[in-house]
Amino acid sequence: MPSVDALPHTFTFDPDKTALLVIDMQRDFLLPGGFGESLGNDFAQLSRTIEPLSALLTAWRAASLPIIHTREGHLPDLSDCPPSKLARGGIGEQGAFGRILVRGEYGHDIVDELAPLDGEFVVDKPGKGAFYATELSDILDKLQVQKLVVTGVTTEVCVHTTVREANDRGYDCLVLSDCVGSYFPEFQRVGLEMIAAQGGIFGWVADSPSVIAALAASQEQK
Ligand code: C5J
Repeated sequence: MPSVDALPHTFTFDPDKTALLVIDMQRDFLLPGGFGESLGNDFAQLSRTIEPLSALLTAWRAASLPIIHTREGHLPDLSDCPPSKLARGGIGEQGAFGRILVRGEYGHDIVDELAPLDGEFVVDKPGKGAFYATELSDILDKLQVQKLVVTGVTTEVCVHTTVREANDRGYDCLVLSDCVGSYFPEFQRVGLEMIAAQGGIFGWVADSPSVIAALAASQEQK
């Protein structure tokens, strides 16, 4: 069984029971001029994840393992957006890449480098967590997945919320430090520490080269 050097200890996984989760790698968050940057954030803290994530996707695809992309966003009439979220501003307003975080808009979609391929799942989610009001649970059940390799943005918001939701549902989560990003370096550091603290209270933390190497080794043994 492939194993990965991780915190707080080695993470082993059966590739046939493991899915790659790519959270919200959307233009609105990642591109210069997008929603994220318009709020005064440094988009480069997120865009640095694109290259390692692209390499990971290549390896994951070569192994023919399941990939699930998510997108945070809302219906054009915003009927699925809680008033409390709307009141904080931004959502549905006109941004540089169309209406902000609205499904079907250019900014809502995934950056070109990480575009989903045919056969990969794309889960649209109205909340921060990928399980709330989505079909993610059903997809994982059908795939008989038990473990998740988690990537995407942002570390302390949608990645954390999803990892916490996944834990409560019984999934083991390996979060990849170079493939998750926060606009705030401090939140990135602490967000990762929180996952692996207390013996892995929410899961494991490793980097993508370790996972790619473990996958390659397991492919060679086949
Ligand atoms: C945020 C996300 N930060 N995908 N969304 O609003 O983390």
